[in-house]
Amino acid sequence: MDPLESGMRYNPKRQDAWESSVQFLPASNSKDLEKKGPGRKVILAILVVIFIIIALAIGLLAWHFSRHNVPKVRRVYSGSMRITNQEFMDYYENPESVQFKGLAMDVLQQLSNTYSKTPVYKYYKNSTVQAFSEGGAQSVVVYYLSEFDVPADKKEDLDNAVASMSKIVNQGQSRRKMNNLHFENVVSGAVDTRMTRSTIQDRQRFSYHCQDGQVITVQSPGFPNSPYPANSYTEWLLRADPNHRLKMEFDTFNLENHCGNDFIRVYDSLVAIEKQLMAEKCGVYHPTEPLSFISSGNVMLLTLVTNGEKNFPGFRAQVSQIPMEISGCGGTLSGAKGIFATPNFPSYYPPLIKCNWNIQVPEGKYVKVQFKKFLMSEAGQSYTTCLKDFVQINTTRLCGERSPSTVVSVKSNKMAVLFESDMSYVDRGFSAEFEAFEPTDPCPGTFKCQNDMCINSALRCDGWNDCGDNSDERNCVCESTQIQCKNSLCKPKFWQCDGVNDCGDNTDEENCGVCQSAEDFTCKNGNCVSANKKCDGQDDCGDNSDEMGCSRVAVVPCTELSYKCKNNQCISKQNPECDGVKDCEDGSDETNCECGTRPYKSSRIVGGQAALEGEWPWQVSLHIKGSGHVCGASIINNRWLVTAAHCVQDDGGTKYSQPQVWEAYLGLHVQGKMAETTVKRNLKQVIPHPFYNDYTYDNDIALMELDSPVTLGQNIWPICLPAETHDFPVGGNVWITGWGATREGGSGATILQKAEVRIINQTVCDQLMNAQITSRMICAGVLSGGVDACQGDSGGPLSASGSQGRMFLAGVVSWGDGCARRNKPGIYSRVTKFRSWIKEKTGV
Ligand SMILES: *[C@@H]1O[C@H](CO)[C@@H](O)[C@H](O)[C@H]1NC(C)=O
Ligand SMILES: *[C@@H]1O[C@H](CO)[C@@H](O)[C@H](O)[C@H]1NC(C)=O
Ligand SMILES: *[C@@H]1O[C@H](CO)[C@@H](O)[C@H](O)[C@H]1NC(C)=O
Ligand SMILES: [Ca+2]
Ligand SMILES: [Ca+2]
Repeated sequence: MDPLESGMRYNPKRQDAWESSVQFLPASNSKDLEKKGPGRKVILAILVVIFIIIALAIGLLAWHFSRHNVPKVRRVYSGSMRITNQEFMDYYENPESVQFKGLAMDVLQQLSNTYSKTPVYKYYKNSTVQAFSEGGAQSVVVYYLSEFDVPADKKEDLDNAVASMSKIVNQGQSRRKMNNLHFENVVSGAVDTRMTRSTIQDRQRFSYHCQDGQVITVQSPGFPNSPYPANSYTEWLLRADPNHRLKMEFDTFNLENHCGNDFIRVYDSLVAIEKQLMAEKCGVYHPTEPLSFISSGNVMLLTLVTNGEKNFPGFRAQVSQIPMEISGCGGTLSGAKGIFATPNFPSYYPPLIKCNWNIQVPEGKYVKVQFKKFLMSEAGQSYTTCLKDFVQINTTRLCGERSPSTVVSVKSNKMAVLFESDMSYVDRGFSAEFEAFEPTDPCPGTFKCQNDMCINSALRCDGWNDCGDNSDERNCVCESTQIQCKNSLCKPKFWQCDGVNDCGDNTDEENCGVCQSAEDFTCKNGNCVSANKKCDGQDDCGDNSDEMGCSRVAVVPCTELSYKCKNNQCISKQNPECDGVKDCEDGSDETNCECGTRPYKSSRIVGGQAALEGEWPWQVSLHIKGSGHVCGASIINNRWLVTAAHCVQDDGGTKYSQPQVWEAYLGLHVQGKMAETTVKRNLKQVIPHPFYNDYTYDNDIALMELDSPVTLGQNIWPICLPAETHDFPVGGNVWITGWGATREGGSGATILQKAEVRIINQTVCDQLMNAQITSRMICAGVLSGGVDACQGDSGGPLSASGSQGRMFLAGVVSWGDGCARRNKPGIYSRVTKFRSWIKEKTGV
């Protein structure tokens, strides 16, 4: 039925209803009114009119007021467009030339005309031409900035109007005059507001044109002698010859870790256009982690924006021009096996690139491709449709970040692999291996995953998804050390009741002593209280756990769980130490916080098990003079180390308990290779815990004092000691590091190794370890790594990340293998239990 028609028919009925009610009400009053005569009526009418006038006036005033009170904001837009009826000349590169100024004036005139055809013209202030560049085929590209002053509530209208500039320009041109410039390929949008901050005082611009064989160095102002300036905006306009690309390679990169404050941006343009932003970077890049960018054409823009605080050393990069034809982009690959990668891998691929690889393996075989690294993430990408940057094999599209077990195969001896990037955001891309396989026996001697990957047969049914598609974990008969999940998977028992759903169907998290009713809160001590008692300011659990971690930080009665400030007040916040917020009245939770930070975050590309140099600056290698590395330790200040007591027990001929047999290497990365920053120290004293039990490994902790203090710095830095009440939650991820030495067996690796492990539920661990776990121990199981990845050293750290990435010493590698073995938990001394003992002996 026609909705309009039905509406029309309904309308009179509604009006009827209205009229009857309007008539009915006055009718009941009218008798009263009539008795008091018509004079009353007139007065009432006048009053109503006056009221209406006042109301209108107030409304008008309010409206007027609000119009004038909507604050205006400065908004800057950037754009680029191709002028197709102009030819590029060298003098257009020089903003001081008469020709530059002349063409710029024409562009600005026409731009202003274009804006004048839009309703947002009233907010328009001015524009400038930033640069011109070669547009190919007798044309010039112009880069410009436009400024508007717009009421804050009209900002979006303006953004939309500017975003659709290309339409307006095109409409304008259909009626263009002969001598007008003809614009094409208009790209425009708002400039990131951080780049137009009003606090910016220091503006600098550099322009370079690379010649063949020339390398231009660009660096942050003051580099390397002083930190970059505060509140600054610096831009580098970079050009290459026509038919060339620019390549920018950073050799040093050290900015503040928070991109909201200091950051660089790389654009595939000469003006800061968001749609052509290649990347934004901040923080620190390790020298071994390549950081380089390639443009799609012969221009590139680098910007550095800084805020008022925390100025870092900055960056240095080399810029050169490379041919447009880029190596490694597609081609024919033949043979039984081979590798290929995106251009510039492991650094960033260029925008707007398309590479086709045609793989052909011997007749009669099939092809599979395994992506060893796959990093193709970007803002605005849908990881199901992959419409931005992607890899395509036949009809399968891949994008985003993928595990190294991504395998694609075809039932043919030919395969076509396509890689495409769009105009914005680039990533590191992929490296892949192709391999021919026998259709009848794809994985000789190994296990064949459903996705055609081949894995070591020992990895089948061990609870880890090694295939990537879980096919090695299907149809398994679970062992006694495993949980039988309802979905038929087997998982190691030590993942039971740790709050992480390992089975996928939650079997491993059922019957974990959680309170029966969903409305109940489970206290740390196992009691159940009604959930609405949580954070009500009352200790309902008996151990205060219902009042911990509430958004409001309160002073609470001291219990085992609550943090005690120096003034002996206890507060309800969990782990308040060194989290950057002053929670204690006396501020004591934020004192002695020169610890636990590190210059390098773990990198996505390095991954694996080898640590980066400087990634674990508290790691110590303890050597027995003359026989090398035996144990690990952790730096807790410039004089004191923490290690395991079992490392310092005399053993026949060797007097491990004596300080003079030891030497400590701080800032060491590779065994046997002293770096510039490595420091060797003898020991003054060794203090094993007095209650260390050689039989049960209870209280397995010891302290070592260096014979002289060390200078702390980037590569030698203490880890934070947790407060006695610090909570390292079950199921949380932590790290072990070392060269793989147990005191019984020699060292395994020469380069410092790392492994991610997860804290195991204490009750579960005790059951698995035949009741040998005391409250002074903490268990963790390996999360990543091979079958027998040996990463921990006896005495080495179990490092846990607190808020803001600051690391706390959760444990000391004790027994059950520091080596991260997949099927065995590692046992660590629980450092929180020894906090006061450490304080007493060392003052730390
Ligand atoms: C607009 O004019 C102001 C002052 O004259 C100037 O500082 C600003 O840079 C101009 N903005 C643009 C986008 O050209
Ligand atoms: C692509 O798919 C077709 C069928 O759609 C198949 O015949 C062919 O072998 C596949 N080729 C490649 C290279 O993936
Ligand atoms: C550990 O597991 C037990 C059951 O085995 C459970 O009662 C307890 O709540 C778990 N602890 C934690 C912290 O999850
Ligand atoms: Ca992209
Ligand atoms: Ca497995």
